[in-house]
Amino acid sequence: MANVVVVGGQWGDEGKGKVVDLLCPAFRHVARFNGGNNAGHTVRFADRHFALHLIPSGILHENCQCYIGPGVVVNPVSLVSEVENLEAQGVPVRHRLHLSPRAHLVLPHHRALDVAREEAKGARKIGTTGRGIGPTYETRASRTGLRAGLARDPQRLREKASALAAELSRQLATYPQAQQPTEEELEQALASAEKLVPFLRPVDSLLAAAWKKGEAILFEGAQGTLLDLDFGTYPFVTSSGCLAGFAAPALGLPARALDGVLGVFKAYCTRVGAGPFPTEIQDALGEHIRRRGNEFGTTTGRPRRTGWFDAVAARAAVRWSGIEAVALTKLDVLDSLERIPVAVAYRLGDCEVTEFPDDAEELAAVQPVFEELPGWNTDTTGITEFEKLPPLAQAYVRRLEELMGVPVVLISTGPRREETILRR
Ligand code: 2SA
Ligand code: MG
Repeated sequence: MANVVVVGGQWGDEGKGKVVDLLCPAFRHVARFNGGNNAGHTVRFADRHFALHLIPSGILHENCQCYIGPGVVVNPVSLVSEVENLEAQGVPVRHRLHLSPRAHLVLPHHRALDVAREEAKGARKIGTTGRGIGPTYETRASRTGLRAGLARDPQRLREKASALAAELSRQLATYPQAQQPTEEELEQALASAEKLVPFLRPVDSLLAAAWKKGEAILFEGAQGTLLDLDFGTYPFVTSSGCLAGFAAPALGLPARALDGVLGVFKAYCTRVGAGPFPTEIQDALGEHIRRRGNEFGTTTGRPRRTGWFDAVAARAAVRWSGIEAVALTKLDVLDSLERIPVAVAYRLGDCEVTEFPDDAEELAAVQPVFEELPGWNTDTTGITEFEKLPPLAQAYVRRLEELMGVPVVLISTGPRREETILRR
């Protein structure tokens, strides 16, 4: 069985949670390699509803071992509460969740700094999730961060934490409105980090051993390709790598350990937070899609901006992440539309833009060139066979395949597991 990376092909919230959940039975190991609790996967399971932020969705499948790699930033309070919530609902977590000692810890100060900076930016804000993700990756890069493994030595943890907290407090003090975290909040974070000690394991060598034995590994990407720190719509991006290839180095595996890449795309497009969004729908139709698709953030509850499928951006994502097959989600959300525009190119003044712009201001200035496809005006909720889709819905899927240059192998027609079409 091959190792597969599942990544979002757009700006996050593509429905990776459901797709990963469907694939889990075929995998022994599921690993997170980027992001932190800015991610949010909603998984419906036997009429129960789980919102997972840090723990891989594989945790709901008892055959799966789950890993949080060094590339993930971990808010210890959130992770402990996720573990406790799952255990309270009868999901076994101990001995199945493995946390890399190299993963960096998010402190309350990182969160406070994230929020303070966003407030100070006013109208120019990025629209972060306010989870302290950016500041934690910064302290990691500036080599002053706290790694989860430090919790094995509570005294050293506290010494290093005090130094880091003092440094972050100085930065916070430059924002007059900023709220300084209390000693109790810091202590709660450190005490939670200590509760994570039983989960600390050498994730890299465990995964390397699994790979050597030929046991299948699923790499679960967070956020989406267009939020990648380097290739996304910088600076309106997250602070980690979101491209599929990143899964290998982020977990200490060689690139050849990755056998295939499945990209998850919505049948339309959404974005939460600020930043350029060429196909954004500005009128009432945007609101219709938001309601019909329940487009509100899992993590923050923020309403998501909605737009049409953007094939220019999608082609770039396919190339950057090496996407070989696509899972297309939320097709049913488009059911009652008369016409469905799809962006097939961009224009800037009189010029055609052929490359996805590297500059956010240029991307904000482009005009999408739309191709209008006829809507199918039929309820497709819960359809499980491609041939049973209305012919116009089939044509829509085929056109997206053509535009992206990769096959759509899975189509989601509703939030439940069984509301899925598998194509071979
Ligand atoms: P951050 O917090 O520093 O990573 O924010 C930087 C940008 O990245 C975007 N971002 C996301 N976009 C969509 N979904 C995300 N996760 C949550 C979810 C979002 C939520 O899965 O529903 O609940 O609001 C996610 N995480 C980060 C963010 O909007 C900024 O544009
Ligand atoms: Mg999400």
